[in-house]
Parts: sequence; C-alpha cells; structure tokens
Amino acid sequence: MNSAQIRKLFPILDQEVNGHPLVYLDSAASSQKPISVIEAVKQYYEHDNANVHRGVHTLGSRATDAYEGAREKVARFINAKRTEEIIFTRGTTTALNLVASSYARLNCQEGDEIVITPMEHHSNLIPWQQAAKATGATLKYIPLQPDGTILLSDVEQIITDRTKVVSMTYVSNVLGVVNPVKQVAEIAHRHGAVMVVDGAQSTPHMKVDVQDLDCDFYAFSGHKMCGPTGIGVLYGKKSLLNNMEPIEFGGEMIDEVGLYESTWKEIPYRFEGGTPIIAGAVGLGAAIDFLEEIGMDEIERHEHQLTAYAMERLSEIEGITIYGPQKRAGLVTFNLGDVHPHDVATVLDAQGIAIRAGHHCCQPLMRWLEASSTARASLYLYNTEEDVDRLVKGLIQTKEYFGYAIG
Ligand code: 7TS
Repeated sequence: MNSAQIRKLFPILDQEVNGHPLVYLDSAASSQKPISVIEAVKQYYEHDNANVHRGVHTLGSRATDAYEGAREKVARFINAKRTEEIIFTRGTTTALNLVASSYARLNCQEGDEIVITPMEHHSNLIPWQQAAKATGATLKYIPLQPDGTILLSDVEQIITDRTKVVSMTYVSNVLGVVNPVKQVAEIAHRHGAVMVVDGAQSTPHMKVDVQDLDCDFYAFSGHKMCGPTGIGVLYGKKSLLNNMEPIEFGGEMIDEVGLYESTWKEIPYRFEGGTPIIAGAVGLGAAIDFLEEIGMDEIERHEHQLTAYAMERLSEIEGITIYGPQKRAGLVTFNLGDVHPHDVATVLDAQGIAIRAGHHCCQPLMRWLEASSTARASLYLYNTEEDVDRLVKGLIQTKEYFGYAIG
C-alpha cells in the first residue's frame, strides 16, 4: 500500500479546511486515526463495555479480555519479555512521572546524579528536576553538539559511579535527532545506573525492541501512533517494577486493605489504580494491529524517503533556517527569516496546511537554539510528496505575504 492509499484509511484527512484540501503535518503532536481504530473503540462501547477485573458477568469478562489482550499486543510490539512489564498509563508524561516519582525517589539520595540532555521534552525534564529536588541528587546534562546531536565520548564523561538514572529521548520532537540509546544504556549499566527512554517520538515510526536496547524503562503515548488519546505505556523490567511503590492509591491496585495498613497487588496492577483506560487500551491494540499490518520497517522507509525530499525542497527556500542534523527522523523544525512562527502557521492554516508553532514543550532547547519559538512540520505514514509540495508552496506564499523576496 502506498501513502496515497494509506491516506484514504484516515477519514479525517478527507476534508477541506479553509477551502483547501487538508494537509496534516502535525503528527508529532498527535497523529490521526485510521478507520479500524475508530471502529474498534466503537465496537467495544457498542458490544463489550463494562468494568474490568471484577465482574463475573459476561460483559465484564469480555472487557477484561479486551484490555488484557491489548497489553499482550503492546508487549509483543516492543518485544517485552513479559506481559506484566507493560503498565497502562495516560501517556508518556504520566509514565515518566511514575518512574521519577517512584523509582528515582526510592533510589536516589544526596550525592547521587540524574543525567539527561537539554533536548528533552518538558515531560522528561521537569519530573527529574523535581526528583532531584526531593532527593538531593544532582541533575546533570549531556552537552549538545552544534547540530544538536550528542557524543558518546561526552556520555562516557558525564555518567559516573554516582549516576543512578540516565533518561533520554530516543527521537527529539524538535531536532529529529535519533539518540544512540542502546549505547548509552550500556554505559549507564556499566556504572550501575538505570536507563529510561522517552519513546514518544520513536515508537510510532520505527521498530522498537526494548530487550535489544536493554533499557530499564521505556515510555510512549498511544495518540501519536494512530491510537486514541488518554492511553500510554510504561514498560519496566520486572525486577525493578517489583521493587517500586505505587504513586496512586485506590481501587483495582490493592491486595488487602486494613484500617491502617494496606498491601498491593502484583505488577502491573499495583500501578493502575482506579478504573483503567479500557477503551483507550482497546484502541491502542487496534492501532498496533494497523501499524503491524503496514509494517514498521515500511513506515520507517517511507518517512525516511519523504523526510529527505522535504529537507531538499525546504532548503531551497531562501531565508529559511532548518534546525537539527541532516540525518534525522520524520520532522523538520525551521524558521522563515524573522517571520514569527505563529504567523507562518496562521498563513499556512488559511491554505489548509496544519503545522505546529511554538516552543514544542522544549524551552531549554529553544534557548540553546537561540530561538524563542520555531515552526515544525512532522510527517507520518499518510503524508505524501504532494503534501510537502503544498507546504513549500505555502511557505513561499507566506514570504510574499510578509513582503520578503522569493527564494
Ligand atoms: N516526550 C516527547 C519526546 C514528546 O514529543 C512528547 C509530546 C511527550 C514526551 C509528551 O507526550 P504526551 O503524550 O504525554 O503529551 N510532544 C508533543 C509535541 O512535540 N507537540 O505536541 C506534543
């Protein structure tokens, strides 16, 4: 199936916006959903909806089977060794907060170090700031090279025997940098630290194997990979999860409750307090089926080709600044002369083209780039060369609109 055929499986893309056929270039913020995912959620609510893990009635068993079946799909998708290593969360943010609030606070103390990079999304930065403050640990940063990449020789220097946690995004949502997380995990382990990977921008776009990466925790969101909003995943190695305390308490997660003391269920349930996001998990399972049917290798190949095309076409525009390395994942962050990125996005929107403008939840990285904000076009399996051509044409018109010479 080519991208034009895949596009037809996404009902939302078949519409005009402001009088123009929609070009959606904001999948790094949230992807669109194929009909099969929308149908799976509808089917669940129309036929199987009930609470899980409690009822003896038939709908309760069906809902439980659907929810636990989705967990098995996720485990297979990222090649986790065990299904119980998959915890359903609200998204990447909740997953990373769980590691920082539970694992880091139990395992870090004064004198210890937490190592991250300046390219992290706020979701993989603030939880570590807070954990460092709460434990007295020091937050350390791996420096960025001029193109936004990191050097393993710097990683070797920054990680020490005092380091307890290393956390890093696999793919940057601004620079498109693909970090060498497998090699960093190996360095972290040599010093007795755990490796946390923010997989929000990698999981939707490439084959991920958590056993091969040998990371200790891996977080991602369903809504960026054709699934619904409100569902995400924290993968954690069983031996680590077994020694972690829950951070949310209530129904579903307990074993015995007394008036003054309580005990917790086994993993993963002890981390899933309250009625879980059942329909979200069902939708995520359907999204995984969809992505696997097309093939993660095929998706990666398509995005690689389209990104190369976008980089080539966009760099032809005079006055454009493109941030990040040449070798990158499927997104291009840029500024067009000194036109404010919000103005760029507004003019493009009038032509039916959706891009993101702002700091992309990466304020420290924006300061490093010496840009208060940037524009970003992000690609996915349903984007075509025609979409890129429309973007380029739109940007040239934007320049004209703001009175710049045309490149
Ligand atoms: N980590 C990275 C690398 C991200 O790109 C995002 C979301 C998150 C974490 C948080 O994910 P959430 O699902 O919990 O919100 N990134 C973006 C973005 O680039 N534009 O909007 C959201």
